[in-house]
Amino acid sequence: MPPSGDSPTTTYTDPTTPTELPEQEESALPTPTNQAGSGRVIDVTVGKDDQLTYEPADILASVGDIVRFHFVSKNHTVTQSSRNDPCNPLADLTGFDSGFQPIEAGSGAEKTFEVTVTQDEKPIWFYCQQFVPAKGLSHCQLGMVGAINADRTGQNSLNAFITRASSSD
Ligand SMILES: [Cu+2]
Repeated sequence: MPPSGDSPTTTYTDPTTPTELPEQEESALPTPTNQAGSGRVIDVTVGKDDQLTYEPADILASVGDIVRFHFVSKNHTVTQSSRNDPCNPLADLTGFDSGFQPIEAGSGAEKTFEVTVTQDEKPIWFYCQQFVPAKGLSHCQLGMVGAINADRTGQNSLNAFITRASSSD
């Protein structure tokens, strides 16, 4: 038993004993880059400035949130994939897929595709299916991938996903 006397000027910290906090895992998530409450809309630009990007690509969302993808250039998709197979649709084809969304250059046109977040326990991974024949590479391999509720570090982070995508089929 530790002493239990009053010590009002001392903040208790014990850096040598990390605690697991099993019932508070969600609150242990690091600072989000784009957080919204349930039912909020999170806007993501696809192909901003003619780049092969989702912006933002690292999305944190709650159940009930809507991720609204805005296609603004070229011809991209937003297609759900899996952590270990970044550049292919889910094997059972249950994932979301916007299909190709061509945007005429200079038209200022925009198309949208929405994904409603139905669980926030596991990361949701996605990529672009477009292929660049001249490079022999897909947009996915070139880094056009994203995630909803990825970890900040480790194998479930977006950075790790990008790395896997670059060397995937
Ligand atoms: Cu693309």
